[in-house]
Amino acid sequence: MILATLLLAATTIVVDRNMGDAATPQFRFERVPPPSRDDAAAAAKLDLIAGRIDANSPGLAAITDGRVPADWDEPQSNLFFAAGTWGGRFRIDLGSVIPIAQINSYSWHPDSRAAQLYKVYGSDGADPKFDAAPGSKIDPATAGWTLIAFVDTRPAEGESGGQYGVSIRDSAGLLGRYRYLLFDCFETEGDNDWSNTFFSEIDVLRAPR
Ligand SMILES: [Ca+2]
Repeated sequence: MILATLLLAATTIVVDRNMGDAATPQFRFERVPPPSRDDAAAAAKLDLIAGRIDANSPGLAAITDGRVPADWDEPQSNLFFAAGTWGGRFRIDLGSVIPIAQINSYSWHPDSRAAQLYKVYGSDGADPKFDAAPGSKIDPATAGWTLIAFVDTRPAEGESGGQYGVSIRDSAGLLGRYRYLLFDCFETEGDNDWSNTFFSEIDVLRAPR
């Protein structure tokens, strides 16, 4: 138990935000690497577990196709959940257990769909209690999943738009060995129907070993 706590404590979440002219289709950030076309998620199988994807979004494939939006309000290039809904839950199946060094997520919007608010869990599928598709009322931590990070990039004040790059890392270079990743995404403003994040890409970077 103590070891697990120490490992969790070593996880770091790097958040970069580009504003104005710094936000370009190249998604260049100060510390977070640009989106990748050939990361470990490029050939992953994606499944919706809970929630409803907006009809103006091309769907889950948008986050692993290596393509990012050319502009700050391009629904056809982003995954986002339906307006007025709480968010959604989806699973990335990497096909086999791999060592993961980084999980990086990217978003871009002029307003309340820019910030990212999600939990990401990992599993190797080995736990006897493992539920590959836990519904929204089930805490994944009780169903064979390990919480890797809770990401919340919402600015404390000022404008809500911009281009975000988030990198989840570990000081030891290894986030964990997982086959499945579960993303639990939430609307960023409870009183705003238009606050489900425009996710442009999600990358999974393999660790050397
Ligand atoms: Ca990618």
